[in-house]
Amino acid sequence: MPLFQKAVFQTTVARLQDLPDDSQAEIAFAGRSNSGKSSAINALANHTRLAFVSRTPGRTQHLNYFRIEPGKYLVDLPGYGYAKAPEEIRAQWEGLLAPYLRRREALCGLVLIMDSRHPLTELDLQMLGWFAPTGKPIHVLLSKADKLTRQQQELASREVASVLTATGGRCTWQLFSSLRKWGIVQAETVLAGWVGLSVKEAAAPPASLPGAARTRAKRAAIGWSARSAGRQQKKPPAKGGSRGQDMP
Ligand SMILES: Nc1nc2c(ncn2[C@@H]2O[C@H](COP(=O)(O)OP(=O)(O)OP(=O)(O)O)[C@@H](O)[C@H]2O)c(=O)[nH]1
Ligand SMILES: [Mg+2]
Repeated sequence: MPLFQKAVFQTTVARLQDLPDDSQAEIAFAGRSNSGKSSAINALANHTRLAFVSRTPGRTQHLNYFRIEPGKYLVDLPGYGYAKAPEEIRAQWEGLLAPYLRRREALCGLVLIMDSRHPLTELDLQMLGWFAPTGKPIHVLLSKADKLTRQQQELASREVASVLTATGGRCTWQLFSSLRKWGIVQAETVLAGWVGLSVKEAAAPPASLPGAARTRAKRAAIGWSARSAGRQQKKPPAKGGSRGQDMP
């Protein structure tokens, strides 16, 4: 059973004073508007409509809390980069998002969703540079990987690897597709570690694939990995042949 399958919607928060006070551990999902944050939460929860997904950018406007265990939450954040009035952006950032991301003690780490077709936008880099000094980990999901060829996936992965290793923060990354359910187990493994959940339940192969061997082949084919920056530095990918190098 997927690790976050028991996730349920808890509350929507528009003001700092309304943040849940029973939270011991929570993980925030940030990223550009329309990058796939809500879809990633749904995919991890194995649920089609837990978080609201829309083609229209800017649909998630507040902090949406999903309880995964008593006192443990996934938090869907409003996306950035969506055309809003500058004063609206500033008010939301200064009044809610910045203090939340910087000072929320229960926040264990940030999942940063980047569309794998155009990762590392200027706003993504700003978010990375801004959050890294908190010392908390960042896990980058290169979303919508189903829209890329294998070669494009490899290129996106390498590009992101080189930038993340240079940030000096505690960064990991992987390819991901909510649509095809790619990368779920890898993401679960990272996130479960952050909030102190057992990953045993997450060890089963994805339900859509017939067997473990097929799963391994598929993983290798799409280069699934949550490589740590440290490991990446020690062993840079060989030219054109790094796909899946960190798979078990
Ligand atoms: N092909 C494909 N489409 C995806 C994937 N993930 C999300 N999408 C689509 O991308 C669009 C935006 O997805 P959302 O999950 O709502 O994105 P979001 O980041 O939560 O957007 P905001 O809340 O507006 O910031 C929707 O049309 C999704 O169906 C994916 O893995 N593959
Ligand atoms: Mg959303």
